[in-house]
Amino acid sequence: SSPDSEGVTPELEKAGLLNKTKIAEGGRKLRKNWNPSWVVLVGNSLVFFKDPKSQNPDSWKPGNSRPESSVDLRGAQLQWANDLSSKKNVFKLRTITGNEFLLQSETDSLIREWYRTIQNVIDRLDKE
Ligand code: I3P
Repeated sequence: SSPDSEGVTPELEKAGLLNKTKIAEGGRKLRKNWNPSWVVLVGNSLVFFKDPKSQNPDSWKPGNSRPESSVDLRGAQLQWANDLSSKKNVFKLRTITGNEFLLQSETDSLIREWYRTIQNVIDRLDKE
């Protein structure tokens, strides 16, 4: 049988490189600090990796590399936020705990695909 025959490894939905900045922590505003981040959508979580070495398809697997941080998408809110940045293609993700992130890509199709996929996960969790 496969190593995951019991289905304990959550499904990888999407992974890729986005620009990221955290703008609030528990509702408290933070100073922006944009950085490229390897973003992995797996199960109910969005996981961020800082290390460029982590940028491979196996990165998300438990134990393969250490995430910088992880966001629970249950109860999260997503909105386009081009008013919050001088950059184009920016959306804001707000967690139920009041952490806020901006995510951005220069590639229109890519950022739209991320928005759609994250919103689908949020919608799925809302219905549970
Ligand atoms: C910020 C930096 C950010 C910029 C932000 C600036 O300056 O230039 O890139 O956000 O604009 O304050 P600093 O490096 O001195 O902190 P955007 O790139 O998203 O526009 P803001 O203050 O209008 O958010």
